[in-house]
Amino acid sequence: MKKALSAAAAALALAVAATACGGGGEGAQSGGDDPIVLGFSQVGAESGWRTANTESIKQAAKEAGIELKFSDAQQQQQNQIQAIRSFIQQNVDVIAFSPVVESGWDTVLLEAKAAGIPVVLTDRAVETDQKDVYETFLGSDFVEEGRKAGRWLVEEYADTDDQVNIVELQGTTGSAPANDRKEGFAEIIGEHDKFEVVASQSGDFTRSGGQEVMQAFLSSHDDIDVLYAHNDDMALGAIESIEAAGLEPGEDITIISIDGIKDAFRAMADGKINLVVECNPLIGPQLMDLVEKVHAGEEVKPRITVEEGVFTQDEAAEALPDRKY
Ligand code: GYE
Repeated sequence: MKKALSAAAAALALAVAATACGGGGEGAQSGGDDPIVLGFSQVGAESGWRTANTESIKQAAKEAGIELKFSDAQQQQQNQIQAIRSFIQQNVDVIAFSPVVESGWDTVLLEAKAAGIPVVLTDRAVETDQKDVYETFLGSDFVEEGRKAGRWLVEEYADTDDQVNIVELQGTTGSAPANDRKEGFAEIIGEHDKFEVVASQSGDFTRSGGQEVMQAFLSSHDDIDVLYAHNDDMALGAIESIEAAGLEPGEDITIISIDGIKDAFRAMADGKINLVVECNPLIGPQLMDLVEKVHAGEEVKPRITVEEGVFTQDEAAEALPDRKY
């Protein structure tokens, strides 16, 4: 009896698979070889880093034979929540997303858990008290990136006792990289009284945001020594405002930024940015590897970080031809 039942179930499964195939002529894959379906909700297309990250994910999915359902949230948390709910409804195999902000995910994460769909966080982290709502988080150590920026600045200004006035362009308010890059930088410069952050505001990780906020900083402060930008795009936007104000970026104002996109390397080679802390967006292959493991029910480490360096102006021109993003 049991046997007959399972044979019937198998026949039914085959019939369903055949209908799902829709007669596209590509030949039905047998049950076990169905591609993994991954629903991925991306933050948006706000920066050069993000463009490279999206490309890396799409390319890696293709190479791994993973069927990718890609959704762009245009920097809105509501859009990401909607996308995740739609992935749950479609019963995808795995959900991955890069959360635009840190908080406010508990409900939707619990919904995914209830549906038995594993979740992988990539690039940005979430803040949650819930247990076991995601398998792992793959991304950079943003606090350490902020510290690297701070350490370089401390060295660079080691010979002066004068006050050093810093303006800070923050990333998207409430996002993990904005919170953490601010924290890591503050931790290091806070050990020295001479460093003063005289203004700090969000430029939303975009070029136009960086340009506008820097313009406002310049009109209310005439004694800015340093700009610390949480990403390259904002630094590049800010450079336009600095030049428009008749000042020399990299000379009159020391500029530090984070990411390491090609345009920032070009600006460094031109002397307009002084230091770039690297943040690697090319994490698609690592992500697909984790998706496969999680799908197979394998144990994965709860936190996986990405290895990164820092680049000064001397190193920029040399590194430029090999930059992949
Ligand atoms: O630094 C910035 C992007 O989350 C690490 O988001 C990412 C950040 C990156 O918009 O350029």
